[in-house]
Amino acid sequence: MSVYQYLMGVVAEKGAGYLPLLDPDRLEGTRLVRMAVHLENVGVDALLIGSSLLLSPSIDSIIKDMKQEIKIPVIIFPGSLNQVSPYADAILFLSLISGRNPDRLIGDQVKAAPAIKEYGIEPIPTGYMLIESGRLTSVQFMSNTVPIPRDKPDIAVAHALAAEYLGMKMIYLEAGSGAEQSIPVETISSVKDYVSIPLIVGGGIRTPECAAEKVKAVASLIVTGNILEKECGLERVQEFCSVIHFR
Ligand code: 1GP
Repeated sequence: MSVYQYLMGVVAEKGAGYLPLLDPDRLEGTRLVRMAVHLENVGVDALLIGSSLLLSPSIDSIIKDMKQEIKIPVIIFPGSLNQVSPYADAILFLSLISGRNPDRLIGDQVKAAPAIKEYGIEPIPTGYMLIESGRLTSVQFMSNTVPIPRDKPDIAVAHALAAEYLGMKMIYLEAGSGAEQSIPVETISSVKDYVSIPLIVGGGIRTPECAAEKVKAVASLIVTGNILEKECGLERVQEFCSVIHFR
């Protein structure tokens, strides 16, 4: 079974899936591996790993060590080209469709595709959309793109529809790591009214209540990053799981 099929099975069975994001630039490798084990035990569905910069040189060894300890899929969420690793199960093959930076739309993908083929990791074609969320986020700055205004769900809908028509398998609605404001529920439900592919929603989700409202607006997969790095974050993972797995 592919990772994509596995994720779709999770959504069908549990209502929605929970994908915590581990950032190798924020926490040291052995701590990330310990965290991955804990997250699996608590019942998350898969792990995302990636960073908007990747200063840490050791993403390969971290993923390799993780895969020796856990069974759930490890999926690369690449912030840059040097985040392709043969040890991962899959990679979100992102095109930053909300922006008009050719490198983020197709240039980086052309450069990464041969390595993905050679490593045999599963690419999951994903339309990546930045939605305005308050102050400038790392992903906006690093990608040199302008996000979609948060009060213009119609623009988000048109982008998502184009992604579906281009054959992408998922849409990622991104507010940005540490966003002041998470993705508005109106945006999620408007997009969901028009497209049939699943929605990943992330950025600025700090509480289970916030995750629950995204799931209610029919987000299929929820991503949290920052919250895990707070001491109480890991304890709350169970609460996140129970609201996200609502079925
Ligand atoms: C996922 O990049 C985000 O899309 C993670 O956001 O760190 O704010 O949870 P947070």
